[in-house]
Amino acid sequence: MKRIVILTGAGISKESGLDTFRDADGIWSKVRLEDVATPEGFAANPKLVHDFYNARRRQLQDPAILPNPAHEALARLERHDGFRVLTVTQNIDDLHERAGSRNLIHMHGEMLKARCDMCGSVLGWTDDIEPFTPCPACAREGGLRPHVVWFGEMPLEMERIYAELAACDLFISIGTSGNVYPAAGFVAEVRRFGQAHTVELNLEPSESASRFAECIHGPASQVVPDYVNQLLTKQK
Ligand code: BV8
Repeated sequence: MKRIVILTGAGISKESGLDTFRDADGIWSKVRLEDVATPEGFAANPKLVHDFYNARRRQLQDPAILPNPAHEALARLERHDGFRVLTVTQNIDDLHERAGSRNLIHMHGEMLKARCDMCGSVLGWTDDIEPFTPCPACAREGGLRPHVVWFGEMPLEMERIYAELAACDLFISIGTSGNVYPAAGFVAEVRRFGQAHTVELNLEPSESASRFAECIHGPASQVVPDYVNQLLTKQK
């Protein structure tokens, strides 16, 4: 059974209508990362941070925002019994789930979940959150935040991710610029163990492109289904 670990970033959701971060028209060209994606920014101005995530949470629930052929190809690969596939996404959208991926880790959290810093509950959440919104579990106000990993915070399920990187035969990185760690270091982690093939599928060479044994550049909705079809054909 061929073990595959797939890392995805904002580029896989671009053609579904969600902005990336570092493209010219990306999220960080409109708002400062320090103000809206750090614990310090949240402590300084919770309303600004809630408004930032409320707008993205609302957009994600727009019926026009749908998984694209790249998300669907990864779900198809996971369903094939010749492969054991884990998808690790940096994205906080739910497009992988909606395309049918099941063996999935959101290492930077999820837009459609909220967390209460007072009682620790993690709750499904589709509405806006305001600074005074009470926690449904403990009824206290002021503790609710998006269940999202900010800069300076520890990404989720790192032990499980590193174990899978060490054991995989194929590592595929899709739609990520290779700027943010620890995700950007995963390809080096895989190569430390030596036996896996490493592939980057991205619109253009990422910061980490030179670390990959193979790079295929183009829009995810084209290059990902093509690559998955190649894998499925070889496996027959
Ligand atoms: C950690 C929140 C350690 C959710 C995000 C100094 C101080 C503090 C920390 C650091 C520091 N220096 C370095 C660090 C570490 C820091 C970091 O890496 N900083 C960078 C900026 C230098 N990392 C962290 O802080 C991480 N935590 O290190 O903790 C620790 C240790 C012990 C104890 C405690 C802590 C936490 C990182 C997570 C931060 N949260 N987001 C949200 O709001 O979404 S990160 C943010 O960037 C997003 O989550 C996103 O996932 C991530 C990466 O971005 P990409 O997905 O790659 O998107 P990007 O726009 O950059 O690129 C898109 C790519 O797609 C491009 O290449 C483009 O060409 C391509 N593309 C575009 N269109 C298409 C396409 N490809 C295909 N098809 C298309 N159509």
